[in-house]
Amino acid sequence: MVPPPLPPPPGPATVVAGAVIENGRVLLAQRAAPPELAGRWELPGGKIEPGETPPDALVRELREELGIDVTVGEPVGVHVPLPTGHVLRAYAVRRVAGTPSALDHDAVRWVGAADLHEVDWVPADREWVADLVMLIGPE
Ligand code: DCP
Repeated sequence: MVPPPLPPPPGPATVVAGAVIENGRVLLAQRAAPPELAGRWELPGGKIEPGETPPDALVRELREELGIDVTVGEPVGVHVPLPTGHVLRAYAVRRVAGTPSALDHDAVRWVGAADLHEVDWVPADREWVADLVMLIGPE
């Protein structure tokens, strides 16, 4: 029997998201738009612009959206293909300056490992829950 065709492998990341982890918690942001994602929680980030590396884009997005400066570390979890055709990738980031504010989101909050499964995630980011739990460690 001929096996069904595999889905195409995801291309390079075109949207990046950051996991800021401090004191056993990760920083989540509640989307304000579009309507189908509004109210749900994500690792903050956004689209890579022409000429940017993924870390460049993440530094810019977290400055714009949260008012924080970060350095970008290791990738987290798998690449996630989005319904829009974008490919989403997460990185662990370290906050070096600023206090996170919801400049572009409805809210931000810090969430511990035990509560990550109960979060009302945007669909794509749910892929990373187990990775985030491992990264954060037990409470
Ligand atoms: N996305 C996601 N999970 C994340 C970050 C983004 O599923 N942690 C998705 C939502 C959107 C797409 O990626 O479908 C692009 O994200 P944003 O709208 O946040 O990106 P930008 O801020 O760059 O968008 P724009 O400048 O177009 O408003």
